[in-house]
Amino acid sequence: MRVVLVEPGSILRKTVARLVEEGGHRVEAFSDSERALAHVAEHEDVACVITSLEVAPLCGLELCWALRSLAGTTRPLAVIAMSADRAGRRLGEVLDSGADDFIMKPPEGIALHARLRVVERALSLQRQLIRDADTDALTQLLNRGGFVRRAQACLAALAAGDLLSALMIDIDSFKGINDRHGHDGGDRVIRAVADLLKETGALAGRIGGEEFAVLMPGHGLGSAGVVAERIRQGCTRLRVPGRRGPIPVTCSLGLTAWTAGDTLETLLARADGALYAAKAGGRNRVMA
Ligand code: GH3
Ligand code: MG
Ligand code: MG
Ligand code: MG
Repeated sequence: MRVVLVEPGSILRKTVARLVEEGGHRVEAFSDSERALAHVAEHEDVACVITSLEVAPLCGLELCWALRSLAGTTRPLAVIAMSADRAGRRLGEVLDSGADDFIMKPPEGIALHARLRVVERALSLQRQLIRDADTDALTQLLNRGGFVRRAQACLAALAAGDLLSALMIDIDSFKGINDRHGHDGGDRVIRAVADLLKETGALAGRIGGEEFAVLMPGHGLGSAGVVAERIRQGCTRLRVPGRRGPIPVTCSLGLTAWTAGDTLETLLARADGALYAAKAGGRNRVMA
């Protein structure tokens, strides 16, 4: 784990840092709580903070609180508070401030290592839950919620003039596929189209039954159109086994480019409009 240690005393700081390293972790030590907080905010992969309660300028409880709000519900981050104060007295206060655990100063190696293993177990469970919550079980693509979260982060990082294109994809006459080849045949088609989308390396999600959305950062309409056309042709070449031979698959695609001022909603609504035009124009085509 990448561990941040906050301890004002230089001797104890070195001792605890060495203990953490002996436990097999990477440690970055700070004496200043505000700097430590900024560092944790900047580095998403910091997984655990061990902080003395006797720190400044933010006191230990304030730091625990700030770390807990920073982590929110989406970032796995464990906080272990450390104090020379005799155990018990501040325990409730400390845990209620957002710490996950409390240890006495100076910590013993065996106890500290065991607690860090507990932290690793909890964090890996949390990561797994977050992954599952964002993943579509049929295709292993992002589901709608996971796609929206990632897409919003992607749009938030854009500056005017940056390139990004969005695609909405809907499998054609899918009700007929289900009717002729059964629901499991339909499911195989959905999985095959999802696999095609994974091959593009773009940000792709299954946002409805047989509907997908794709974001292509760095792509204007020209190059995104090439990707879209490749997806369309890829669908026609799929050989998904059906009840009486391969299932013919086509899809319709709506393409649009991001412009400054677009939100994810306006962007996808425009792509959806283009998709509607592709359906109205006869299906199995890309419209922008
Ligand atoms: P269009 O060309 O206009 O898109 O026609 P369509 O038949 O594809 O129409 P529509 O998009 O309305 O139909 C989607 C169908 O997808 C309806 C629903 O029964 C089916 N469906 C939704 N989710 C699943 C799924 O997970 N598996 C399977 N097999 N079918 C699904
Ligand atoms: Mg549909
Ligand atoms: Mg439809
Ligand atoms: Mg459809």
